[in-house]
Amino acid sequence: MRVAVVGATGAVGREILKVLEARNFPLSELRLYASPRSAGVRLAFRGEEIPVEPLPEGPLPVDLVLASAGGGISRAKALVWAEGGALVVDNSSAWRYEPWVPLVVPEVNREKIFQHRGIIANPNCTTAILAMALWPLHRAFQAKRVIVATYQAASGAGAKAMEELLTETHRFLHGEAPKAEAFAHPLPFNVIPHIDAFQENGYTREEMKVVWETHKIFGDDTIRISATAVRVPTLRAHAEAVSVEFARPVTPEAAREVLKEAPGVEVVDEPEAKRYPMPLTASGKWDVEVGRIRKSLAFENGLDFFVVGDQLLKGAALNAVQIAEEWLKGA
Ligand code: A2P
Ligand code: 11C
Repeated sequence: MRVAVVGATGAVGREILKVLEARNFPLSELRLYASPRSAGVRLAFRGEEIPVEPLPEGPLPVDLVLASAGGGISRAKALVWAEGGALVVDNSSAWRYEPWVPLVVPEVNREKIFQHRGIIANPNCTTAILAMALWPLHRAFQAKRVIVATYQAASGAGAKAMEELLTETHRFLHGEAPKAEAFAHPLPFNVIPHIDAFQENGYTREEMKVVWETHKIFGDDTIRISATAVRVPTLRAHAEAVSVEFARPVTPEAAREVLKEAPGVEVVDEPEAKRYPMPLTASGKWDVEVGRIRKSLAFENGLDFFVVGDQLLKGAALNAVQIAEEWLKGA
């Protein structure tokens, strides 16, 4: 298995290298690609320093491409790589909404992997993290309505955005006005209810991705979903406050039991002991944390809960590598 990581120097690309190494992914050759800006950079993998190459025009000499260099690159190149014989697992939003492209969270719709025609899309990180908690509950109690508010970390916007939060926080603490390039406004000591472009319906594209992608991954577009996506000054791991109305009766105890059995989910729900999901505890973890599970005061058969996941991992690098692992295992 010859593998390429495209966008290897980025926030997600670097995590892909770590995940491939930590999970002992069976590869015979690893090639790393980024922009010409990264000429001369070498990245560590399994005790070696691998040179980062500029992305060539044509196909890549590999069997598997893990792409995370943004939607523009994926839109322009993924078909070329696929036609050259590689399976492309794409982290961008370029191909997610094409009906012929599977959009996969392996814990939810693993079977779609085997319907691929050269490209498999990895979901938006906010959607993937929500899906991990919502899918087992949906299967048990049938979700009718979902309302979600997100608290999204700076690294969701890439490595430069993460850097901006650190440098601008430093400037703020030294009495200088923080600047904003990666975000619509300065992020230090602020929260910004604006991620991606506003759509005609008043929601942002990030918010609509949660709707479109949850419907596609679950194979069920009858669930009514509304999202408010907010950037917060954390470095890593997206948090989401979720309210769900179910068709069937539900209790927090029953939900906890369902979630304890769900792969990739860790129930962290001991409020008296101050144990609940948080970005600081979820960062670097493969599982998503779910807690603060309680009966809704708004819906008859309803629950409120809080889910936090490392969006560079389950929301991106880990999910992409898991897709490749499942593909190798076969249908
Ligand atoms: P580079 O580091 O050379 O700019 P992030 O999402 O963290 O911003 O990372 C984006 C990734 O995509 C980086 O690895 C970046 O490489 C890569 N990238 C950006 N533009 C191109 C391009 N034109 N060709 C290849 N890789 C690119
Ligand atoms: C963010 N969720 O936090 C976005 C980044 O559709 O893959 C991921 C965008 C996407 O800014």
